[in-house]
Amino acid sequence: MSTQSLYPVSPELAENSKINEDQYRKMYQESVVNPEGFWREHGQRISWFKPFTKIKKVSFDDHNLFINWFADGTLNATYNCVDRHLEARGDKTAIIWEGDDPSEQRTLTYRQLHIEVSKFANALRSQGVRKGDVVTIYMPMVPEAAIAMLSCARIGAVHSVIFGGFSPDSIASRINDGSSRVVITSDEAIRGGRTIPLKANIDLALQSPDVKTVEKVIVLNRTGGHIDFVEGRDVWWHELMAVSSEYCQAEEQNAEDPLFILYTSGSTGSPKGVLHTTGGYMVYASMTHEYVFDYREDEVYWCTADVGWITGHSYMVYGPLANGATVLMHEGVPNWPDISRMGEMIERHNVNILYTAPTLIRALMAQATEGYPNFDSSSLRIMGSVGEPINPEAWRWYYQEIGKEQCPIVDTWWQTETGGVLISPLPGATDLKPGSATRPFFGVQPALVDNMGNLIDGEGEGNLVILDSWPGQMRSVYGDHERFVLTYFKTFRGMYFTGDGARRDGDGYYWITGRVDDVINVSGHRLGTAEIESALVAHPDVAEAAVVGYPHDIKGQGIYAYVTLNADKEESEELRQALRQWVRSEIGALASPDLVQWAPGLPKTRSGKIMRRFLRKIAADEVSALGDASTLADPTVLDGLIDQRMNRG
Ligand code: 6R9
Repeated sequence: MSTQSLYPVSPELAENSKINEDQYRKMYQESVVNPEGFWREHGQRISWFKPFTKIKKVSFDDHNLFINWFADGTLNATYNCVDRHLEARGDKTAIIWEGDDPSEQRTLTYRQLHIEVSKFANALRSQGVRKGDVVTIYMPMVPEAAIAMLSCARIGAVHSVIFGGFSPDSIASRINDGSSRVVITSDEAIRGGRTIPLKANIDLALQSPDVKTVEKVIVLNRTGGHIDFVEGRDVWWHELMAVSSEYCQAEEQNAEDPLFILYTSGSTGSPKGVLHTTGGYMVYASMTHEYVFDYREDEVYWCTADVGWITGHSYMVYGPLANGATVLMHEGVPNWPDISRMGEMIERHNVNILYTAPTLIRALMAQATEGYPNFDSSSLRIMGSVGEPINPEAWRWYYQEIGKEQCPIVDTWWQTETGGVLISPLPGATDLKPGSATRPFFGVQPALVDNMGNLIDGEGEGNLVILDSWPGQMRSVYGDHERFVLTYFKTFRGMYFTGDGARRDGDGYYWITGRVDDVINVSGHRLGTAEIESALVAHPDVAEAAVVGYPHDIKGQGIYAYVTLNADKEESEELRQALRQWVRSEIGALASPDLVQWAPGLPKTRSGKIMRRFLRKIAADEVSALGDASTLADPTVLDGLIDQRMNRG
């Protein structure tokens, strides 16, 4: 395979795309020199009920923090995603859905989507949902998931989508945090030929004595599988829809009214409810979707993310639908029943833009021992990557095997907190370097700082911060504004701290190096090590646990758990499996440790702080470069851990 390190924009693409290099420079310059003027203009891409006169009111000062965009404007997110397209695009396909079983296909036009959303919004109202209420959504990848989100937004309710892979305990804590009265789910989900008991998980979550607020559970019949139906609490989606009116006025929301909460892991404590508001988020999601993917009217756009993650929110629902795009939604996974599925879907639906994750690309790459099965890729124009750093080898494989060397790759760096893409190439403007997310989007001012907070100029490596606000930025941690300030604005005062490290090269390109905090990225899913540790120590046999990430060929990072058992407990293979299963049921399958190593002792400082730096090195097999262990209370524990590591088999 070639090791080309620069892939210049073709003159043809520069000519035909929305933004070329000169335009990028000009617009970027304007966006940072005159943000008010820039965003006044681009704020118009959204339909406002009452136009905004205020643009940006922001302070990143940790003692007096505020973030407001378009604050006196009013709008409705769903009106922007649906109603405003009815006139010109009423019969255009909004959603193409392909089931886990490819023989199941559905399409919804914008007009049909409007009817479904209006009816379900009325159904929500009939169940007592009011403006400002938090509604929990725990759904499979079916159009009804998007309909549920858009229906909440239509009536000013705040949705909180929980990924279908989370366990009942995780669901319970999220429902509780948002004090949801209504939960929307389905009987089961189907992925890769297997069913997942969503409703049963909700039932278990609601059995927890801590969950006191839920009054109604709306259940979509997806598979017809058996469920326990709780009279008075559970209601069928289709029964509500059967009596619901097709007319539902969209609620007039203030730009800074909340649109949704989405939980994400941090380096400490339980997951945070990242709060996004309406106006700035909609402007930013739609604008980035248009420019980053060079989206053109009538293109088919496929994002493989689950709606349970921010990518599913911004780039499967709000961004593309605000732009009137045709979105392909897939219930299952693109490498099931085999790796040819992805190519077949591109071919079947004439996909023009594909947005997926490095972990999937690496999985395909590992399975495609004789090259990726041939498919007609002639519709494909732009390919995206998101979720974690893409290694150059996977980048080149994606470029050659899926894009057939015809499609630029946009490696988009962003976070749940940022609402939309912050650093990414623009197809017609940016020469590509495999592994680099390249340059900032309009209005985004990234910078690197050392651990003392000093700005690093020119080429260098450091902590990635953002110096000023952009419209899609999160506004708070739901119910805990102090935590918002503390997590993002106290580490480096006056700056938004991303938690990522990055390098900037001589061309000003950013190369994200990964998290610098105690967050690990497993197959593009963020997990706080503290969360997994507290699940482990909740097991009756465990005295102490320390969790770190280690390099994993497919997942990017795997989960490595060091576990100290209670003195009277025996180490055994059985217990090892039981602990993995335990974490799975405490948090979800995605958090289950890949490796559990018994640790009679953990490396600690004299003050009792676990020194993870050593644990990371041992997990990564970098034992020859452990570094200075003299600050450890008992340096000999390291030898024991290294021995165990070597004998792990
Ligand atoms: C959108 C999303 C955010 C974290 C982020 C970073 C990593 C995401 C990346 C990337 C390198 C990219 N990340 N995209 N790292 N290159 N293109 O993934 O949000 O789930 O909140 O994760 O993912 O570490 O800080 P989220």
